[in-house]
Amino acid sequence: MRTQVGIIGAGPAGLLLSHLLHLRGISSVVLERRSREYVERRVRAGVLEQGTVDTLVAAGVGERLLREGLPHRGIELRYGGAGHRIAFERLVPGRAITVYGQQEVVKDLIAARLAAGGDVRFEADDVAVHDIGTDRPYVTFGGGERLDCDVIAGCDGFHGVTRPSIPDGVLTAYEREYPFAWLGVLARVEPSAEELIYARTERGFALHSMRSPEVSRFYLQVPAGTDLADWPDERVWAELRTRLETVPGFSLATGEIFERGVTPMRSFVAEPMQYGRLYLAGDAAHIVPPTGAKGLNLAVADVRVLTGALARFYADGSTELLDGYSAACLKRVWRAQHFSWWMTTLLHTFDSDDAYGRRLQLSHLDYVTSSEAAAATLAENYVGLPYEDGGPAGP
Ligand code: RFL
Ligand code: PHB
Repeated sequence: MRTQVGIIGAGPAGLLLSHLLHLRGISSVVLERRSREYVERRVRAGVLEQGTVDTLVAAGVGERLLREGLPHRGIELRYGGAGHRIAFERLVPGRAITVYGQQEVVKDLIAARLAAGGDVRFEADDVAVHDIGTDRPYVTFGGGERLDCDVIAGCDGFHGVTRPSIPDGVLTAYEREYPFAWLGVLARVEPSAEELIYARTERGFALHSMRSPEVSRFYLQVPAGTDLADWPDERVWAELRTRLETVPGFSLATGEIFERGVTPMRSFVAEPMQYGRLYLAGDAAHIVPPTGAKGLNLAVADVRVLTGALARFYADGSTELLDGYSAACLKRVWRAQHFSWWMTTLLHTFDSDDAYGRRLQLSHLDYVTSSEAAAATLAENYVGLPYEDGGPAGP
């Protein structure tokens, strides 16, 4: 089998790359380890930056997103017995976020790829990449199948096979682990507020989010290594109440919990994001703690850069943009790393003995919620900084 770009992983990065390449007349095959059902059901992100929405709409896959996505023009920071709104419409006029589940983005992209005759192979076992240091790389998978290509895109997430295929000594890894995780649940209940609430309490962080007018999404800071079995529904609701019902007049509506999971928190960047003819995109190259809601959005930004570089390569044979791929992505990656680390340290409980650290946290929260300049810094990072190239290229 032969294609121009071999893509490993059918998450948002791999699927969007395949779709954007198709719009530029470049062929690809996507190889995914899991089943279509599994990938479409995997519950993760919910917050799309303005640029992500614009990119999906310009690529012709934003129809349902525009219909069902929930545009939000602010978030609340809740601490010390009061709520403080970060008002995007005033701080970053014309920019907002849209709440729309990542698995809905994935479903829309899969449908678009299949409708256009795209080649997406689910349940592809034992994917391995070969000769990536040469200009004739290839991929093997399944019981002896082989895919020859010009370029391989490693879109296989943090635990994938492509990044570890790069020879030792090429990549430098930068990372930070946090002593806590997020327990996330989906519940069949109307959201208790119109906007997202990021709550800092002495018992830990809590987040009120949503997926639709009927489905709410919640997260609780829990110790790293927490076992879900220790968190029956009643305990989840009691803890959410304690951490969210801290302002007068707010009461949390409860309902049936139908999905739950624990997500470890980590910051990680591998540099450079390329080796030979292998280009890493999305979580395969970098991950952020979810507090800044940046992971999926960064994956989209990487894929935009990679699409432009591949389009140039196939137009005139120049590798100039491909050679600069990593450098072009890393600027945004590091900005998002900082923002995600900053939001995480601002809102989570760390060492309970660290009274000095707690005072710093509260002082900084007071600053962010009282200074227009500080609030604008949070707002412009949260809705997403503009792309280097100015905006989404149309199809
Ligand atoms: P993905 O989504 O992990 O997809 C990688 C795909 O590769 C497949 N794969 C393989 N395929 C073939 N062979 C192999 N050997 C393979 N190994 C792996 C996997 O099965 C999978 O299908 O990476 P991608 O595409 O880079 O997308 C990244 C995003 O998924 C991730 O950054 C976000 O989910 C992070 N994130 C959030 N991002 C946001 O922008 N906004 C948010 O609000 C947000 N909230 C979150 C989040 C992530 C969370 N979790 C569970 C990690 C909230 C949570 C709880
Ligand atoms: C979500 O709705 O899943 C969500 C929202 C905001 C975040 C992370 C996740 O920061």
